[in-house]
Amino acid sequence: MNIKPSLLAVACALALAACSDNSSSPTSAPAPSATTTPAEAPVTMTPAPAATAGSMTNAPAGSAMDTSKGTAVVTDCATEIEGSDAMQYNVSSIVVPSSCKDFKITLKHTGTMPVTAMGHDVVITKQSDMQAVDADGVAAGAASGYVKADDPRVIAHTSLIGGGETTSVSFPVSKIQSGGPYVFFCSFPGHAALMKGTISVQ
Ligand SMILES: [Cu+2]
Repeated sequence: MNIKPSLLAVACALALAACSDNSSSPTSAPAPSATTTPAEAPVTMTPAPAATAGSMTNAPAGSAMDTSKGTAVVTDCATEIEGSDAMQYNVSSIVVPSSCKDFKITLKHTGTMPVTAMGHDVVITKQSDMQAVDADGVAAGAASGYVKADDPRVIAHTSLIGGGETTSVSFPVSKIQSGGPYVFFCSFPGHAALMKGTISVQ
């Protein structure tokens, strides 16, 4: 009678020991869970990336226009820029002095390719109008110099020229004084992807 309970007691003791062993390993879990606290630390660091994201919101505005080619040289309220057979302007920005009443842009085609293959011009619009004006210009066709006739969104534009030719256009600086940003681009089909830049008044 006494043996059986004692065996049960031993079995229970063993079971408890086994149980306590099992329960002790879950108890050691808090240690791994403590390791998760560092994992939460990156979460608390999200404000920092968020701040970077905020500064990146400014980046598209600046990076929308590639300014790596530099700024056009301006003399006496005028500038001369170049277009090449490589489908490139030689500048990526034009800064118009605010003291100028009118501004003249001369475009020199430094290449040799004909206007039908590598025509260039300079069209000035608001940056937000550029894509639509360019599309309408392509639709208008070569006979229109790839600029839609009487397009009110076009602030100024030169004629379309081929290699070796030069063209120019003058416009009142007041037209780009406010309401920008403004851009200049080539409306020959496909060229605006590379041939574009910013024009501003300072
Ligand atoms: Cu062009």
